[in-house]
Amino acid sequence: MKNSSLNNLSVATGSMLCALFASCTGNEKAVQSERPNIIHIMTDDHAFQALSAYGGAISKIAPTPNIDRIAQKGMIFQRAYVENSISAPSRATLLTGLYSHKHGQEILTNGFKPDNTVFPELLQQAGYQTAIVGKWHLQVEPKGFDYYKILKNQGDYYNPEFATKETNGEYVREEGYATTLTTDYAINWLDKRDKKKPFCLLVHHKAPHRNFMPESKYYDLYEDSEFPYPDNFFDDYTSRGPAAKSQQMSIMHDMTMGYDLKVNELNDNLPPHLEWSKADWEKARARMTPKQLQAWDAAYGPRNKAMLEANLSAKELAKWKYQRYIKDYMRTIKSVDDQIGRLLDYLEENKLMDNTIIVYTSDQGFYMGEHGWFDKRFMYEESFRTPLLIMYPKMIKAGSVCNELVQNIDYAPTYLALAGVESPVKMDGRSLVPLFSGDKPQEWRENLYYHYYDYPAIHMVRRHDGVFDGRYKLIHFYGEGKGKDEGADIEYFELYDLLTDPHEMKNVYNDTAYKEHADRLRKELHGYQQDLDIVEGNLNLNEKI
Ligand code: SGN
Ligand code: CA
Repeated sequence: MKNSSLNNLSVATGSMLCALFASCTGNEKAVQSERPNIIHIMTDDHAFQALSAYGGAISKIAPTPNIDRIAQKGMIFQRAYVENSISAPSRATLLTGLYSHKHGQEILTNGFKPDNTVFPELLQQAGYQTAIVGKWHLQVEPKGFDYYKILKNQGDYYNPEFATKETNGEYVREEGYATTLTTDYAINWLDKRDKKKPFCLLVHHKAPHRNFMPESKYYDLYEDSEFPYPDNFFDDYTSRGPAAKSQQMSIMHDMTMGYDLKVNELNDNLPPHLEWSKADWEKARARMTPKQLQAWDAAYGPRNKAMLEANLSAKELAKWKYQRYIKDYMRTIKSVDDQIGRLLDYLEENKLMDNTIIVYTSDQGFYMGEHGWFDKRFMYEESFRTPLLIMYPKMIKAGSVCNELVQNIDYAPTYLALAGVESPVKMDGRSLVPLFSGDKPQEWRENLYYHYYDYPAIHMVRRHDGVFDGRYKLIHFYGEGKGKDEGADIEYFELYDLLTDPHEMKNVYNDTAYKEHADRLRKELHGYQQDLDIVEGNLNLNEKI
């Protein structure tokens, strides 16, 4: 395992900070004079493929001009990753700068250790005003925030419930659309804050998370377009192991007609696996006001009817599902983009752009039909990788690009370093500040460790860990199977060469031409497991698997 001595760069003073990254000449004054404000904007499940700053095919039809403003005026990260591709663990990692097994939130539902040190509390102690609005998703009360207004669990798109300190943590229904409401609360808080103190604000949107419900003004947007299908939409998983085959996140087989695709006309003769889907879609509909529901049915009703009358073949139905999915998903992104534009305008009008670091990212990546999938969890690229844009005019030149390997363990150390605050606990991540100049620092990590734990659980993705060095990716699937239908006990590797096989269609682990890389990465993985005290999935290097 390669990790630099700059690990956990959280330092007490601006001059120490600059001593640690010599390439930041000219920045010292900035750090010493005025501590920066911090805005961390994080969406839920926003794929980098669906953001026009990254230039993919989807965004040619559905661009994101406002989010792109952050890239144009700042830095785009081409290799930003998570350490565990799922919401609550990712949020806990953001707060603590730790890998999942250290903060305890390895899986979606529980585990966060209440005594974890979180970066907002350290900023608060150092005189920052701190706030979080939107999705929280941890089972503990937010700590380290002067103000919070958080969504209940996953949050709802229409008329969602929010809790604040003033309601003693009780959730209260608010009328409106989640993305707009979350932005309202962010701007209200900014407006009322004590303008003499620096601030740190986390804006965590629910969108574009399942079940992808757009705002009424966008029901017709993209309706006449046909989004392109990824080349591997009809992947048959040849050369991949059982995990890729036994997942339950296929658009064709697992995306539900009711809840996901909003076909409420399917009332009779439902196959049993769609029953829950209908009930959940009814619950989401019941949240809407009669007026909202009427607008929804006026837009979606005729389209549903046309689809049902068309008597589609299995393949045509898969394509219809993909189009319905991606259009609704991109419509929710359109609202996110509008609202981020509104927030950026507010910051501009209030002269807050120069001394604020603005970060845009997602809690993990997402499959937009690659391998035939939606959802995330796997270490395969589209779920493992996230969008990451950072704007901070004092240190970052407009239009810069970073190709170094960065991970969500790095956010907390970055924010603490910028504020000149030292962490009492050693974090796993490292400050991104040395990357802001655009030059490659002398020492930077050469690979990343990933570990997914949440099995058995919805979508049935098997446990795995692995290492990625920017070109080669080794994935180690392991663990007990849960019953006959959900698979046997497994222990195997996959290896991909992202340069020649960017879509990870060809597992070359058993190809002798790649033996050197397989052996090298197995050693790296073993090194991470030892150094990080990993307790599950440990390798025995003497055993050939
Ligand atoms: C819910 C979703 C799943 C999703 C998980 C985790 N089902 O369980 O599809 O994988 O959240 O998502 S839903 O019926 O409730 O929409 S995460 O973004 O929170 O990690
Ligand atoms: Ca998520």
